[in-house]
Amino acid sequence: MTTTQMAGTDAEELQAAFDALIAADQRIEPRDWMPEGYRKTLIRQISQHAHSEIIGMQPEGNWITRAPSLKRKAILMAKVQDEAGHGLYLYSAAQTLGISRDEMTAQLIDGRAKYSSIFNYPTPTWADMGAIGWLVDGAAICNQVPLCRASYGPYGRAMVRICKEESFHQRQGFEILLTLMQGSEAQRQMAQDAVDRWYWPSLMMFGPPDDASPNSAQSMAWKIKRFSNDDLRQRFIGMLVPQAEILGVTLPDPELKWDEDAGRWHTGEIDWDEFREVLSGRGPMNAERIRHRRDAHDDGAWVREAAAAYARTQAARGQREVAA
Ligand code: BYC
Repeated sequence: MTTTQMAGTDAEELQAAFDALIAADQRIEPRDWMPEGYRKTLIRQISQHAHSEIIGMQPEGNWITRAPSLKRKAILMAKVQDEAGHGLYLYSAAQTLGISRDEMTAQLIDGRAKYSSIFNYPTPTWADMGAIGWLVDGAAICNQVPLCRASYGPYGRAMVRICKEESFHQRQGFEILLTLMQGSEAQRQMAQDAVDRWYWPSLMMFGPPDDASPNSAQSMAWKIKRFSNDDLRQRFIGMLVPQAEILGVTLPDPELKWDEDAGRWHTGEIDWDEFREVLSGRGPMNAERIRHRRDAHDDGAWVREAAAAYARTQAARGQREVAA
C-alpha cells in the first residue's frame, strides 16, 4: 500500500468513526477527530452565541441605575451578571475548538462577527425589561433547550446551565409585565407598547425561514441543531399565546391564528428586510453597541496588563521554588 493510499484509509476511518459517534447520538469531545467543516460551524455558532450574551448585557445594563426599586435593581443586576457568565462559558467552549479568546474579541470589536439581531434595538422604558425577559429570554429558551443535546460535548454541557438561568430570566420578565398589567392605565400601555416593539424582533431571533437558511441542513445532519428555525419559531408562538392571555397583552399580529388543517400557527409576514438591515449593521443600535463594547475593551486594557504581569511574577516565583 502506498503512503497516499494509507493516508486515504486513515482519513476514511476517522470520518467513519466520527459518523458512527454522531449516528449513535454520542458526544464529540475536543480530543476527537472532527471534519474541518464541523469545527468551523461550531466556532461560528458558539462564538456568535457568546458575543450575543456579552452584547446582550447592554440593553438591560442601561436600566440598572434606573430600576424602580431596590429589589428590581438586585434582580436585574443578577440577570445581567448571568449573561456575562453565559458569555464566558461559551467563549471557553469555543476555545476548545482552537480559536483564542483574543481572536474572538477582535472579531467582535472590529465589527466582523455576527451576534443576535435582537440586541440592536433600544430600551426606552422600564417595561422593556419585562418584554426582554418574557420574549427574548423566552425565545432563547426555545432555541437553546435543544442545544443542550448538541453533538459537541463542551457546547451541550454549557447550554444545560445556561438554560436553567434563562428560565429564571424569562419568569422575572413575565412577572415585571404582570405587575405592570395589574397597575395603572399608563403602566398597562407601557407594557403593551414594549410587547409591540419586541414581538417581531423576537421572532427574528430564530433566524431566516427554513428555505433561506443556508446552514440548517448540515447543522441538523451533524446534530448541532436539532430543530429547524421555523419549527422552533412555531413552538415559541405556541408558548406565547396562552401566556399573553394571562398577562392581558395583545400579540401585535392581527393574522395570528391556529391553522387546524396545517397543524401550525398562521402568522403575518415577518419583515425580513428589517432583519437583513440589522444583520448588515444598520439596525437602530448596531453602531452604539459595538462602540460601547470597544470602549469597554479599551478601558479594561490596564486590567489585562496587570493580570498578565501578575501571572508572569507568579510563574517566575514558581520556577525559583522548583530550582531551590
Ligand atoms: N441574528 O443558516 P442560518 C440570549 C445568521 S443570546 C443574527 O439559519 P444557523 C440572551 C446566521 O448566523 C441569544 N444573525 O444560520 C442574551 C447565519 O450567518 P453566517 C443568541 C443571525 O447558524 C442576553 C445566517 O444568518 N442565541 O439569549 O444555522 C440577554 C443564516 O442563518 C440570526 C444563539 O446564538 C439572528 N437572529 O442558525 C437575554 C443561539 N439568525 O454565520 C438573552 C445559538 C441567523 O452564516 N445559535 N443569523 O454568516 C443558533 O441557534 C443558530 O446559530 C441560529 C441561526 C438559529 C441563530
